Amino acid sequence: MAHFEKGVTASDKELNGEDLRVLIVHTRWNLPIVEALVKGAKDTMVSKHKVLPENIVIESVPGAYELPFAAKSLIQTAQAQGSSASSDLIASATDLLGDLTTADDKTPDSPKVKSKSAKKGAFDAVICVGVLIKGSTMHFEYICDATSQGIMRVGLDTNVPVVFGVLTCLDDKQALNRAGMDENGHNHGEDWGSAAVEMALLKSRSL
Ligand code: DLZ
Repeated sequence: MAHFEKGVTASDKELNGEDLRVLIVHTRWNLPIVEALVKGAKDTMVSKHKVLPENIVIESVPGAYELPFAAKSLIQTAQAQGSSASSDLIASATDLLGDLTTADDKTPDSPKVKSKSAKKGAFDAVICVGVLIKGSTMHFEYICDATSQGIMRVGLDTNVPVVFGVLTCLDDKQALNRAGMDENGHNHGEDWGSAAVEMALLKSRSL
């Protein structure tokens, strides 16, 4: 059988996330593993895709079952705040225009373009992070099913890309390996960070 490299192949497009605002919602169940995954996602977005750390909002919920509700609720709240943020933006742009047209006492090299700063309002992408580990009852199956279906629904209902950053593991060893916490493991959070940036740019058609 032919050999192939398992896992995701990196996009050949430039994934520049400097204008993006991203929400990470994570569980507090299995927190040490979840924290490693969140760090992987965050570090990748910042160092590889230029997302500003101040544009990454991190919220937590008890367990994976709560992720879809939290994601939807936080997306909607941010969108509502975004509408008022747009009005603020128009007001400050009008002020700036006034300054530029009336002030003839400005020095030629006075800064007219501000550097990139924290964005307000709507999220461009969301990453739901959790770790489900199978126990001895059917609980695992029900939560896996509800969580995965719920997370997909949030993305389709809100039209904001939502990344499925939930490990569904049969034992602790699998979870540690997929969070890059053992010898030859790989931190899947890194892939989720790149996926969030890629999907946000795809939605805004900047790809
Ligand atoms: C109840 C439960 C169990 C058994 N296992 C996990 C798990 O492995 N990972 C996780 O994130 N959450 C688990 N939960 C909690 C549920 O997701 C949820 O928080 C509770 O059922 C309350 O709704």
